[in-house]
Amino acid sequence: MTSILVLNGPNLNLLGQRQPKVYGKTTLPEIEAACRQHGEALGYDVACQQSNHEGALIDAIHAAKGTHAGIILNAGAYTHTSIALMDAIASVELPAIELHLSNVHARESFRHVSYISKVAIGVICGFGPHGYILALDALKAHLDKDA
Ligand code: CA2
Repeated sequence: MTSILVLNGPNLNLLGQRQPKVYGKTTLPEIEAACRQHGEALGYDVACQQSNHEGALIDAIHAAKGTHAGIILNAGAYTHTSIALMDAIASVELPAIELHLSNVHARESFRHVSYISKVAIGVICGFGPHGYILALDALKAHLDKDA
């Protein structure tokens, strides 16, 4: 079965536990379960990983080559700083969707900059946890187009 990697970056393990006014009440395990369930309906096996460490995220992206057909990446604050993550996505040549729970464009100007956008096939932001479902649908449409 086609496999998709849902990769979450720093501090997203705290979802639902702190700052609910900014990031909502849904926990990361709940988001991951919804991704696996929706993936199943689309015919995908969804693997979920989270790390607070830039190098571990890069390792996960490298390991995705040959294992997963595409990546949904919420790189958290690394989105706005990490050329290394951008290079990792470019190196594996897998379709990647950049995902944010919040509308980063309605927030501080430093969140308007994204290194990931330069190598992503598209960006989804501002729809909270539902964004992950939208990203799975968008990735499926992209993969079906190439099939
Ligand atoms: O909106 C998003 O998904 C972000 O990627 C979240 C990042 C932020 O740096 C990006 O600009 C936008 C921050 C994730 C922090 O997650 C927390 C969750 C609960 C409590 C505290 C932080």
